[in-house]
Amino acid sequence: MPGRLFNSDTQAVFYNFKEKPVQRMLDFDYVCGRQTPSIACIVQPGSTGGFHKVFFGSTEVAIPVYGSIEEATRKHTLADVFINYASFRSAYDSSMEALKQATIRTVAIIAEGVPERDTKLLIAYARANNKVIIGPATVGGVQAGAFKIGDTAGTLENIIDCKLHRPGSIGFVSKSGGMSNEMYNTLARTTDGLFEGIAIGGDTFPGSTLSDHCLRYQQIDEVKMIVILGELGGQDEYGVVEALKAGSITKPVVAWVSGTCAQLFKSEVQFGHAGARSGGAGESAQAKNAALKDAGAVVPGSFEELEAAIRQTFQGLVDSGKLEPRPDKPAPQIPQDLSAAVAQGKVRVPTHIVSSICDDRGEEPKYAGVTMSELIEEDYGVGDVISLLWFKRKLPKYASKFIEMCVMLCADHGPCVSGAHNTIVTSRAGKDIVSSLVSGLLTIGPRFGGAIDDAARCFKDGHDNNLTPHDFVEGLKKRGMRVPGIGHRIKSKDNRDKRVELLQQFARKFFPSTRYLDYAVRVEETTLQKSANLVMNVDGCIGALFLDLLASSGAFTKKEADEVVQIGYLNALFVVARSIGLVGHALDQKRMQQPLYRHPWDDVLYC
Ligand code: Q5B
Repeated sequence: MPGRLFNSDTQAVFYNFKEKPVQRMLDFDYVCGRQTPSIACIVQPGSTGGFHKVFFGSTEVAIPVYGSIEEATRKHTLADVFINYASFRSAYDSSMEALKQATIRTVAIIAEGVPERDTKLLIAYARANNKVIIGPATVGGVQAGAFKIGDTAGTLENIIDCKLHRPGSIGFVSKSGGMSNEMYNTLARTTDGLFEGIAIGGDTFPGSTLSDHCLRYQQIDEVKMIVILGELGGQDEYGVVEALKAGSITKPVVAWVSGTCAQLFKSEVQFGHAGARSGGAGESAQAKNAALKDAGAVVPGSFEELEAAIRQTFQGLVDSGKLEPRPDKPAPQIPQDLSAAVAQGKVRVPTHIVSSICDDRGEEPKYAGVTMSELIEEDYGVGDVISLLWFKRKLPKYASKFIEMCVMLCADHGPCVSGAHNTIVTSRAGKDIVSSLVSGLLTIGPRFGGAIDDAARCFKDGHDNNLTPHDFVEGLKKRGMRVPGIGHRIKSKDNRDKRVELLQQFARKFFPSTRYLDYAVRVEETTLQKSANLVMNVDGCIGALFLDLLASSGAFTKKEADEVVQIGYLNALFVVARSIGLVGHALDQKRMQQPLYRHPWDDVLYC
C-alpha cells in the first residue's frame, strides 16, 4: 500500500452528487488555503453533463458534471481519489469501475450495508492492483490542512475547533467515523493536532485495515505518533499487534479498543457496526487491548484515561526532542451562508415577491386563511375557492353558487366557436393538451367570451351616470364602439340564449338587488329595436350581474367593488369555465384519432 494518499493538491471525482458533502469539502479547502478545489468533477449517473455551482470561499465556482465514471476520469486525469456516495445497491459496480480506471488510486465507499461478498471482490482487486479502499460504511478521512473526504469531521466550526485546517503530527485510525470526530477534538486538545485521520468503517471486512494505515503512517515523516481507536469484534487489531512485534511500526502507538462493557452482558452483543460483535474470546475488547499493550502500544486502563495517555506520550516526544510541535495558524473567516444567517437573525434580506392569497408554508396550505381541511369539512365548492383566491374572502352562499353557475354554463358552447375551433385544429396538428388548450384560450377577447369586463365597465358607467339606455347606446356608437355584452352570432330575440335566462332567473330570486341587470335589460330593449340579434349575451349578463353582486352582497366596499371592475377580474370567469370545454375538445379529437386539419380551398375566397 502506498504511504501518502493525499496532499494539498489532491483532487477527487465525486460520485453521486450530494450537495452538502460537496460544499463541505470546498469549505474545508478554503480554510486550509488550498489553491484549487479538492473536487475535480462530479459524476451524476445518467446525467447529460453540465456544471454544479458551489462556493469556494466567498466566490462561486462551477464544477463539471458527467454522466459516467469513464468520461470523468478521462477528462480529469489528475484526480486520483474516487469518493463514492452510491447507495449500497450500486456501490459495488461503481467502485469496481472506479478501481479499474488507471488514474484512480484511492476509492472511499460511504454506503453502509454493502454485501460482504462484494466487498471481498473489491478488496481482492484493489490489493492486486496496488489501490486503496477506504470503507465501506465510512465517513472517510482527512489530511489536516490538505484534503478531506465528504462529511468527515462535520461542520466547519468543528473542523476549525479541531485545528484540522493545518497539519499536526498525529496519524489516527479508527473504525468508527463518529468516534473519529470525537478523537480529532481530543487530539487538538492534547497534542499539536492531527496529520491524517482515517475511519476504516465498521464492516466485518473493511477495504483497508487498521494496520494498513498504521504501516502507511510509519512511512510518512510528518507523522510522529500513531493513535488507534479499535472496537470489539473481528481480528483487525491483531494486524497492528503483529506489525508492532515485527518492528514494522516503530513510531509510538497509543491505542484503545472500545467495547469492554460487552462482558457485562450475558449473551453475545451486537453494537452499532456490522463488525462490532462480541464473538470469540480473542475478539473481545479486553483481549485486544491486552495484546496491543503486550506488543508495545500505550494502552490506558479505560477510555477515560485515553486522553491522558495521548497527552503524556506526545509530551514525552516533545521533551525528548523527537517532536517539534507544528505551529497553529488562524483559520480564515468563511462567509456564512445567507440561509443560515437569516435563520439566526443575523442579517435581513428584502423579499422579491409579495403574495397574499395562498400560504403553503404550514402543515397544510391555506386559501385566504382557510385551511384545506376546512374546505373539505365545511363543504366548500369551486365557487367558494374562486371567491377565496380571487376576492380573498368568503362570499354569501348565493354568490358562490352564482360563480359556479357561470363556470358551469360557460364551460362549453359547441365545436364551432372560436376557442373550440382553435383547440380542435391544434389538437389535430398533434400538439399536447396544454398547447391545444392555450391555443383555444388565446381567442378569448373583446369579441369572443372576453367582453365581460368591458360590459361591466360600460353598464356601470351608464347606470351610475343616469344615462338613458338610448343615450348610452348612441354614446358608444359615436365613439365607434359596439355595446359590450350585446349581440350574438346565432342567438336572437326569438331564439334567446338559455344561459342568460337561467342566470337572470337565479339572480332575480337570490340577489338583494338587480339594478344593473335591469339597466342592461333596458339597453337590450334599445338594441333589439335595431336588430333582432342584438340580444344580451352571456358576457353581458355576467358583467351586469357581477355589478349587482359587488354592489349589493355587502361583501365589498364601494372602493373594492370599483377596483374589481377597474382591474378586470371577470373575463377570468370565462377563461376558467371555457378551459373545461376546451380540454374536452382536445381530448375528444385525440380519442377519435382525428387527422391533421386542412381548410378546404373552396371555402376560401382567393382574391
Ligand atoms: N352590432 C358578438 O356580431 C358579435 C353590436 C352591434 C352595437 C353591438 C357582436 C359583438 C360585442 C362583443 C360581445 C361576446 C361579434 C359575445 C361570446 C361567447 C359565446 C359565443 C358563441 C360562447 C356578433 C352586424 C351589425 C353591424 C354592427 C351591429 C353588432 N353587435 N352594434 N353593439 N354589440 N358584440 N361579445 O353577429 O350597421 O351593419 O354595421 O361584437 O359582447 O362570445 O356562442 O358563438 O359561449 O361561446 O357577427 O356565446 O355582436 O354581427 O359584426 O356582422 O354586425 O350589428 O355594428 O351594424 P355579428 P356583425 P352595421 S358572446
